[in-house]
Amino acid sequence: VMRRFIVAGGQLGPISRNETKASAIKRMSELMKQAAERGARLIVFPELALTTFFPRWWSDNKAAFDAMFETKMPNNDVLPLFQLSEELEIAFHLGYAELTPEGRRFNTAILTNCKGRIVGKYRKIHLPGHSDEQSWRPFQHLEKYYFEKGDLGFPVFDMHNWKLGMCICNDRRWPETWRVLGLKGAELVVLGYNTPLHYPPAPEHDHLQYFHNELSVQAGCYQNGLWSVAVAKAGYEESCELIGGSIIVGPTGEIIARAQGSHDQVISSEIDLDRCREIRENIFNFDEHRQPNEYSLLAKE
Ligand code: CDV
Repeated sequence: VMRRFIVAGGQLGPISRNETKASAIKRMSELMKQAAERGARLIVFPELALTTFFPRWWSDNKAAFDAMFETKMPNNDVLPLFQLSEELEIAFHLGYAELTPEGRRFNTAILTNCKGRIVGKYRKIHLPGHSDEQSWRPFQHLEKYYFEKGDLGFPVFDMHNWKLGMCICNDRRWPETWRVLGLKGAELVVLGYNTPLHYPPAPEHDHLQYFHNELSVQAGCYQNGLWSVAVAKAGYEESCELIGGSIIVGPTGEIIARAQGSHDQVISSEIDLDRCREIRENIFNFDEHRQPNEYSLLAKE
């Protein structure tokens, strides 16, 4: 089984509030075809890739945006992407809003194998923003209102002899996310994001948004000796500008592919999972050099 293969990121431009899920799936199918033409075996799509980023709007009624959620996966809207995955033998990662039969709402992502079968699921743990309406903001960031904290931990899945870890957007800024995934043996971490260029609580950091994205993913990769594909939903979406800058990063922390601009596009690169060893058997050999007794504070409430 291949340890060296081509991975792709399917960056999306903006999705408007009235765009259908079928249309978003059509756009992603186009990217999946392009990725397969390049020989990719896996394509990573953004966070909440089926809809606009609706947590930017307040509603007194939490269920107001339930049409943006999926109650089943796969379902009729997304089925064409699953069929294409099977046909082209390319695995994918897809972020979406999940509404469970019990009425719980999560910011979720799934991972399929190269036959379009779901093999992994993750529910976002670090939910940024706020849970009340804050009218001073030019746009809201109500993930703490519309979603519950994920209850599946930071998962690592074995497929095709690859160890894949998952996280979503804000999770990538936290070293704990990467370390837990690294300790579980992840060799490739896949993630999608929706990151506004403007950060209302600290606008003096606006010019650093692309830098902080790269800083976080590069550090996560290097410090844990793993690869990552980090993919944006980008561009001017319903009066809110989202950064692009989707990247593929190696265990050395080097960026080996980067998107240009904020439109729908594929980035791709060959990766070799065996190269994780260069870092994990040396500078970050966890068994030899980690000092967990000194880290107990990290897991304290
Ligand atoms: N979707 C996100 O999680 N966005 C956050 C923003 C709000 C800071 C992020 O970490 O990119």
